[in-house]
Amino acid sequence: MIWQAGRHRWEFPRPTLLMGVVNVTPDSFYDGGRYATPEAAVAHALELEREGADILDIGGESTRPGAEPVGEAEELRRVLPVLEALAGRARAVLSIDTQKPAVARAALAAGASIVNDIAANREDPEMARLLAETGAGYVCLHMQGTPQTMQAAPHYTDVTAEVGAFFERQLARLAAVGVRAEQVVLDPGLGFGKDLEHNLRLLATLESFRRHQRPILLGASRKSFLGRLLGVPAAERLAGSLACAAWAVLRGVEIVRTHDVAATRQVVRTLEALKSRGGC
Ligand code: HH2
Repeated sequence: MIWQAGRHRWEFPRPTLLMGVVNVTPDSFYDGGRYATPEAAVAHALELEREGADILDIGGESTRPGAEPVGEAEELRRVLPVLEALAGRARAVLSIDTQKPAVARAALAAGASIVNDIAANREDPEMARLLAETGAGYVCLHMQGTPQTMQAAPHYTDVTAEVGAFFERQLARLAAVGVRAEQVVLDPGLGFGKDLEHNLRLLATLESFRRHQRPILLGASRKSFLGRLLGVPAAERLAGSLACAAWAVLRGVEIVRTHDVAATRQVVRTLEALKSRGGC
């Protein structure tokens, strides 16, 4: 399987790709305010790269449940200086975490190669057209509702079947406007309109998404479902996050999105070494 993101190309099977999270926001659920200046965000991104990040995911708008939406101009003001600085310095591939096609367009022009889109459930085809035009990589994430409404009362008859049907629909819609399947990876969207049982069910059934024949990306890092499960705040969810990363790698997930690249890398590389020797 190939993932082509602009001029970058990964061929799977290969070691799990690590996507490091760089939130240039005042209000992200875990690291909000820590890297809110361009200097702090760039330094953090380069540190994640040193720790082993293959991809740096730069976001200027929190998508935590109930987050205040951010205007386009403000989001651009947050992310563009960071992308511009990293484009000249980072070896890692740059990803823009945005819901807005205009922000994605400016980010791609500034050096990003991947659009990480939590709002892939929108009707408007503008984002898809941008992907067809630019050949950028695309993370197609499943969300029920919007960040403002998604945790009010998430409901599914069969969460795995519904997320799988969403992926099928999206792959067809993207193909219809000229996006190549090789540009796209799929993310079941833990925490995006899912309660604890939905998230655990998706983790337990991850392998069912193999049938779409696209790489799978998973983001469990420090999420609130772990807080609900373990009764600890975001600052104390590293071990739970690593357990999810380990579980994902053993089930063949190709890309792990994490705030904690160094620790995740150790877990992932150790499991890969065991797996390649017939350990499971
Ligand atoms: N999770 C978050 C944001 N973007 N993108 C993908 N593809 N998958 C995820 O699971 C995912 C994501 C939430 O984490 P974070 O960016 O740390 O929080 P916030 O949205 O509050 O900035």
